Amino acid sequence: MVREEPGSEAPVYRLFWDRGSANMAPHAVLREIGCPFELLRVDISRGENRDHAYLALNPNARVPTLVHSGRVIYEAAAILMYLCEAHPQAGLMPPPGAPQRGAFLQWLFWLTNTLQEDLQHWWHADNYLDTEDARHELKAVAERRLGAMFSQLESSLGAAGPYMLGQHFSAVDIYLVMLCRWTRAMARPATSYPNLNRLIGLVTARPAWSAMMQAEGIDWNGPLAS
Ligand SMILES: N[C@@H](CCC(=O)N[C@@H](CS)C(=O)NCC(=O)O)C(=O)O
Repeated sequence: MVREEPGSEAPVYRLFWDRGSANMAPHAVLREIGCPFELLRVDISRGENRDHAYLALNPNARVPTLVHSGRVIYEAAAILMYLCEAHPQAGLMPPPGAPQRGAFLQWLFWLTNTLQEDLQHWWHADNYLDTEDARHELKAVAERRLGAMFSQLESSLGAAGPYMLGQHFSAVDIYLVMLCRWTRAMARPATSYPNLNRLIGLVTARPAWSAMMQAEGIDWNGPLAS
């Protein structure tokens, strides 16, 4: 695992990550918050996610994982909420009782539980099926289902954008834009939907997003492995 220490202050959080993976959203949120953190790369292409030391932290052999004050948290959306809750001054998540709290939770859970699931089918058909023909079919079905989901997002942003919570930028926009990047090799990528493309432009113009991309060594159209 490779360490990078962005700040000179003692790191509060340690984020285990790999290029362009589900860590992008929590990583960008850490940069939005501006707190000290340490990045520890887990190179999946070298099998480092299956090292004993990493499996002790995350038995799913997946990134991201966050370590904070001796506590270990995995699942990108859980890490994101954990960070937003710990740093309410960053204003990245409506607090309990706020009018937009329900919409925030709805969209974050929908993204991680529904959209991300079909993205997994598209990217990792080999995790689910044994033959090339079957994988090809699963990818085609996933891409069709994703098209319907992106159309739903497009309508929602058209009715009350430019952000997922209307005028209010939040961590759910960062999460969505991470998932949008994963569509870049599809016949109809997220950037081809005007309202989604506007949101992608707004989020990717933020210094925190740019710094995250630079630190991960990726750009929007990078190779499919990252
Ligand atoms: N539900 C998990 C999914 C994380 C995930 O799928 N991570 C991928 C990279 S994007 C991974 O670590 N894959 C390694 C593997 O499956 O071997 C989350 O949102 O944190």
